[in-house]
Amino acid sequence: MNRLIRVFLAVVIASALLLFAINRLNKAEGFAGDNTLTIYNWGDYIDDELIDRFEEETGIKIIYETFDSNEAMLTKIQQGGTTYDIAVPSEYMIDKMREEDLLIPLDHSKIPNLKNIDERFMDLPFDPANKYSVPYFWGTVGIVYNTKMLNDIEITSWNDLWNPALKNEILLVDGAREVMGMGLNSLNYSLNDTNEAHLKEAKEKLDSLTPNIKAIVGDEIKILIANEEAAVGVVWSGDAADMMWENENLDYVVPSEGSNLWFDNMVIPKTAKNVDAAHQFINFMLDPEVSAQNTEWVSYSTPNKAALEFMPEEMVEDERFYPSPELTEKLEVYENLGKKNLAMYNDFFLQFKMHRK
Ligand code: SPD
Repeated sequence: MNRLIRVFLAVVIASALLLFAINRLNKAEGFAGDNTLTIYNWGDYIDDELIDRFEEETGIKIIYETFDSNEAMLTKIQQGGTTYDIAVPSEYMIDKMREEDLLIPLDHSKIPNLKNIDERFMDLPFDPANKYSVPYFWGTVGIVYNTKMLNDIEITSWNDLWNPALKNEILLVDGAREVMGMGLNSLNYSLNDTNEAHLKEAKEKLDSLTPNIKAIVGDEIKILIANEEAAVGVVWSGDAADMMWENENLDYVVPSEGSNLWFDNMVIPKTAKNVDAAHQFINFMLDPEVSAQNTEWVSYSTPNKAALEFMPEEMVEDERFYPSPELTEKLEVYENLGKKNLAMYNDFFLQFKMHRK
């Protein structure tokens, strides 16, 4: 073989090896141009079968990661070094992310299924005209309780939780706004109160609940309460619905002093590498039958009006999880209180957690 042919072959082999290496790297890290979609969602918040179906239908590979609080999600995205194409924050966090220029405006022409969303959940104050976000699930914060374990103890209000008969029986969801909100609501303060003295009072009121608190937990709250490891839980409504499918002794109430109405929406963060696929995925999730399947699996309340007809009647007609607009109007939506005030909520929540140790 003459020298020229040897050099030519070496160049061809080296190029092939280089292309192979680049391809592997793209697959592993979700680089631009790669046919992957990276989703960052709450735990237990999608039917895995739908991920498989989307992959099969589109040829797009999904990389899926979960978080357990809005704050954890924000920190991860702020830190950089991630390539999330989709995230699912709640309302006040969407406002904050928009303010911090962390979101990409949506192209509504690529989301025709947006027409399926109930108007009631569109154009809300945290995202006028749904410029950055599309409704995924919604719900309330309330109390799930085991009627069999509690005998005659009635639970209708936040203040009922301070009953000494509930010693070591309460599990709390691990959320700063939720737990501080419970303290604030029990004192008839707003969930968006920014008066430091009120927040301190709420924290001290929570401290006095310590003997009744068994633990502050994440998604495992569902198994613990369904298995009757505790009689009472302060939870998001959909988790209560899920537990109630598992255990018929459970009931759910939105406390009489008031509570939180929340909305989790899909957004495309600026970290996105595959904006087209992100729009494709959002549109897929808004298909009525897909949304109905997801809702039945997740147990949270769907904002997708067209999906309701594909769901069991007993689910859609359950006013505990699909409260009327009259009732939801009485509830408070968390506002983006600004960096300083949100930090104050987190600090008091942390102090409360430390107090329990
Ligand atoms: N396991 C999924 C939980 C999702 C709940 N999101 C509620 C956010 C309320 N701010």
